[in-house]
Amino acid sequence: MRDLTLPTSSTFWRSPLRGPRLTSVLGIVLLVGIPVMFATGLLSYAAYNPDLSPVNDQTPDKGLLGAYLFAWPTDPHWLYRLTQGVHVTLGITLVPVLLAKLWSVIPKLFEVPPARSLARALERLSLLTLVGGALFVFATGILNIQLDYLFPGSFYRLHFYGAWVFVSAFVLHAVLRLPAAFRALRRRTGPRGDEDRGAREEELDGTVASEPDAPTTSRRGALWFVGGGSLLLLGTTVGRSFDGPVRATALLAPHGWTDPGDGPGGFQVNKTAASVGVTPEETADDVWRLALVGPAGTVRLGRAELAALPQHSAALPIACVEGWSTSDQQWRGVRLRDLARLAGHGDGPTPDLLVTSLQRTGAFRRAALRANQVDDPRSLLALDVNGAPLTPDHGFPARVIVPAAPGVLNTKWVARMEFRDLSAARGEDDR
Ligand SMILES: Nc1nc2c(c(=O)[nH]1)N[C@H]1C(S)=C(S)[C@@H](COP(=O)(O)O)O[C@H]1N2
Ligand SMILES: [Mo]
Repeated sequence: MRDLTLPTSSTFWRSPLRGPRLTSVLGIVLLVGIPVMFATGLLSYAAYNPDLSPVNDQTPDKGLLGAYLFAWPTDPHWLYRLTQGVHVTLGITLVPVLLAKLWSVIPKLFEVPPARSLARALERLSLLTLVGGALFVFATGILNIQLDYLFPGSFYRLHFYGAWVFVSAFVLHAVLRLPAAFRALRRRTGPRGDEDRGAREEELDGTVASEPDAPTTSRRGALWFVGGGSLLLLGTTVGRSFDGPVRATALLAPHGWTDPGDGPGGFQVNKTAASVGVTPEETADDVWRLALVGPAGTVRLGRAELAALPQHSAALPIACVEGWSTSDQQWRGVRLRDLARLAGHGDGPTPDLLVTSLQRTGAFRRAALRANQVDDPRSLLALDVNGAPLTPDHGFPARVIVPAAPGVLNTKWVARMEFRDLSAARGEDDR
């Protein structure tokens, strides 16, 4: 029987796989993956128009972190489908790599004395931010996809600020470690001198077991195991971005999957009408009225009156922040910019738009759209989808659909549309 040792003892960690080579291979994968995650994450943040209106802004204290924000384009119409699909699918795929990377350096976490010098102490502190930050952003992301807003209203804040903390530590770590990582990868093929230096570095590395167990697999085998895990996750996730039989392979489907059935409304539903308390009584033809608010005052229109306005079609997907998306659906309804005119905006510049749903509670009952989104001829207040009236769960009697916009801006069960310049109203509390 093995002696009882503590994790702080140099003989506690015995896997012969640990060492700079394994750590470096995994590190390089993350060096490529994490920047893609960060970039697509920043795009996702920008796509919500957080700088347009307090209604869309979950992070009013962002300060300089919001300096890069820009008007999210409406072209290509599948833009958010791509950026957010990559963000979420890659994030899930990287989980085994991240865990393996942490496993490969875990002896360092227990090193004693905690620091031999001030520089070492600072480095270890930054590692705490790095490891804690990585676990935090990955965990919040995955919980949000799977558990549907476990953190009501606070997910964006946690994930956004957490990402900045994590990425700062990541950049520092990459700068400090990259030279050693490349040396570790070159070592096997390098000239003799390199090898000696490599052996010395391995000794100092602190992850190599001083009394290794007999190997049960090679380092290559371990990498295949990690890569296989990633492939498995990729294969059971990526279907969420496609239709048809591929979608059924998405075993890691998002939370609360409601079967939308077949027919014109047979594509994924996020929240059902029943789940947010929108009833057939209030959406009935003789009850529901849309309020259009603008310089002309308030215009009220029923569904039949909207259907009598010029109708336009657009083939657009629903693409959710949770990473799933649908293929293009055939939407039909009234152009947002035509409604702006009806509200009194005439032939002047297209205004921004504040949309409010019949839904009385919940974070997604209101959304602000920017003038460039209102102005796009494919941006509709849709009455029909795929040749039939909207189903209750897809937003009957009317919903917003905008090209390239995240799902959350495509408000369902619309009750009120307010056309005005929102940038002028910034700072006013619109919540
Ligand atoms: N009123 C309202 N509109 C809403 C939502 C909501 O919860 N309430 N969810 C949004 C989100 S997050 C998405 S992804 C899409 C999903 O649309 P679908 O259910 O028709 O696929 O609707 C959006 N519109
Ligand atoms: Mo969504």
